[in-house]
Amino acid sequence: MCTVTLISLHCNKTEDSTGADECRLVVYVDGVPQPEHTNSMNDAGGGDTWPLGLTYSFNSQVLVKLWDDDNPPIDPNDWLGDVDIPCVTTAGPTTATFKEDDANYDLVYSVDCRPDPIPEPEPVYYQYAVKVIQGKTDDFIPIGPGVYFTSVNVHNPWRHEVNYCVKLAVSGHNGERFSSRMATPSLARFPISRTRASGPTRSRSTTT
Ligand SMILES: [Ca+2]
Ligand SMILES: [Ca+2]
Ligand SMILES: [Ca+2]
Repeated sequence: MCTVTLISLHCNKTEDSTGADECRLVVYVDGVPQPEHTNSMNDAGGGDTWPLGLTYSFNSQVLVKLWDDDNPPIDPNDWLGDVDIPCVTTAGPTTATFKEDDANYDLVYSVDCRPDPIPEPEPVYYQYAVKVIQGKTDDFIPIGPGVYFTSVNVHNPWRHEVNYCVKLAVSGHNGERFSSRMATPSLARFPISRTRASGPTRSRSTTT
């Protein structure tokens, strides 16, 4: 996306042989015509300067046309020239000239092109389910009687810190649906810092 500012228009020489030109500025932004602007301009006394102060955002091209309105159809309007402004940043104010029909006008403008901001990437979440069996059981299916202690290792293989959440859900017995669901602690987050290269492994494991 670029921004062009039409700063001013200066009359060095009018097209009309007597008196001022009836200037009409027509701007096309990426091919779309914008509201026209008119002003009477003369070249007497060093020439008039028209402070434009018009700003447009565009993607590929701004085309500026300058006309001197006369009295059509007896005297058709006079086309004084085009200025084609590409999407290229200018080194400060730049001057282009309209000089058709022996007229001479200087258009001062500047262009500022900046790349569109790159959106922040959406965070990526992965989810894994781990069965945890804890405590003493009777002889019901599917596990046999015994005393169980499950250790879950969470491993960070990356060289940067990551976050993870823990959610516990208590399953039912014999095909029953979950009897309860809880988060303990409530979706806690545990940063895992990478281990500095002090041993055969670069990462650290956390046991929950
Ligand atoms: Ca004329
Ligand atoms: Ca005229
Ligand atoms: Ca004419």
